[in-house]
Amino acid sequence: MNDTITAISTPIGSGGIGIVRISGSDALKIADSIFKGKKVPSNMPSHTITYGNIIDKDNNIIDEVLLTVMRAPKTYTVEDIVEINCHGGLLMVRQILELLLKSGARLANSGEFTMRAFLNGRIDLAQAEAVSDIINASTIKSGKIAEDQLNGRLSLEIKGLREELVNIISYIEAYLDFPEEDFSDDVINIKSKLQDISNKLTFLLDTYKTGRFFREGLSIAITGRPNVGKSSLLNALLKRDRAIVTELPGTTRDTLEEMLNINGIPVRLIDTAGIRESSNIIEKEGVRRSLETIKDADIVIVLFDGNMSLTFEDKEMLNIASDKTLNVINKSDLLRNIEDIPQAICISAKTGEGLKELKEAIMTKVSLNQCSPNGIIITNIRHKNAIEQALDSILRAINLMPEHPFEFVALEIRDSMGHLAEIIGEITTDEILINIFSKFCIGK
Ligand SMILES: Nc1nc2c(ncn2[C@@H]2O[C@H](COP(=O)(O)OP(=O)(O)OP(=O)(O)O)[C@@H](O)[C@H]2O)c(=O)[nH]1
Ligand SMILES: [Mg+2]
Repeated sequence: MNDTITAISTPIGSGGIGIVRISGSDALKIADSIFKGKKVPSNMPSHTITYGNIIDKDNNIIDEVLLTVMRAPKTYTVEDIVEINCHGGLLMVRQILELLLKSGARLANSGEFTMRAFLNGRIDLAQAEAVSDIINASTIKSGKIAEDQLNGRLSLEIKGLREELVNIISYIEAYLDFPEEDFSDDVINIKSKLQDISNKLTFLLDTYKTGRFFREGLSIAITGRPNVGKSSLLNALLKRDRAIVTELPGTTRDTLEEMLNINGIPVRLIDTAGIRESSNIIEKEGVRRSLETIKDADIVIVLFDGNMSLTFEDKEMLNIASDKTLNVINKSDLLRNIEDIPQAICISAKTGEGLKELKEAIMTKVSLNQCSPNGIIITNIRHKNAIEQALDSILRAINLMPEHPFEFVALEIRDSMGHLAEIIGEITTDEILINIFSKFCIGK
């Protein structure tokens, strides 16, 4: 924490500008040693920018740059920060980084700038995690959820719940101090307050089902027997000719994945080989992969050909029905010959008819309208686990009343508070921190 760190903060590759960042108590001194311009970095006022050259120890010019000075404490890391905007591409940023490393800075670990922001108290842990979610967000909606979390919306909710628990604890402590007084009304009162908190926690937990999809994406597998139009459906949803489509059954031999945005949810759409008995070794492997994909997918579209009666394979497919399957009848533009299939959606991959309804059915399936009353959505499994444990403790506390001593109730409530504190990082371990920040990119 006491050393000065540096890293390239822009992506590796060609681009107009590259940014190398330095943070720590020696940031200005190190910048002085490699910069030559009208101004000396260590004399510059905070949050100002200047023009000049980066030079090596023999005074050779490495690159022409703009250098920004941001003095502690009003910076990303709460430490002195210098940012060097140089020419983009690999060469300049690397040379400048090398120079900085030779001048006394240490290469930053993944997420170390953000970790310092957390350890220096500028943001809490949930907010730090949101930074990485923003960087990785692939749709506007997932970006918005992460942005809300960075702004402290989730933290505020968690702190509010913890505050309520603190109040209950003080109630209980008053009782423990004056056991002779009649607190029977208060027991009812405390119980209902705990019930209220448990409802709020349950609600937050429920949003995770949705939240996970916003963060990690939703995987949707398209399955069915050969020739029902799986690849055509993939192409129709992607609005381009991605997969090969022919009238021959058994066209698709391997699973094929593409990313897609459905109503703000990042979706991994997977086309699979048609499922049937086959003696062909390639097709057999394709079918094995299809079955594997079905197992792992969040949603499975089971596709039928509306222009044909159900075959033996179709009936087999109907048997895999579970709460993640969605029956879809394709080729609605042709004559309908198919028997009734329960709760099926009719579409035509050819004309696009019914695709809107299909997308809506997908959203309903994963209950994507679910969010807590104040719009918070839990996206992070670490938060979900902590909320789950906090809820368990509250439920145990409720069950202990009125038969068991208040001391036990208080213990459970404190336990619950501890789990809530983990979310915002008031209670944390090195292991948790390493785990979180190692997933960041270097330079953030
Ligand atoms: N009329 C009509 N034909 C369709 C429709 N969807 C697909 N087809 C036709 O059905 C045939 C099979 O389509 P594919 O998309 O290759 O079917 P598949 O399920 O991927 O087949 P396999 O890869 O062999 O398992 C092609 O000739 C498509 O043009 C549709 O909505 N209407
Ligand atoms: Mg296909």
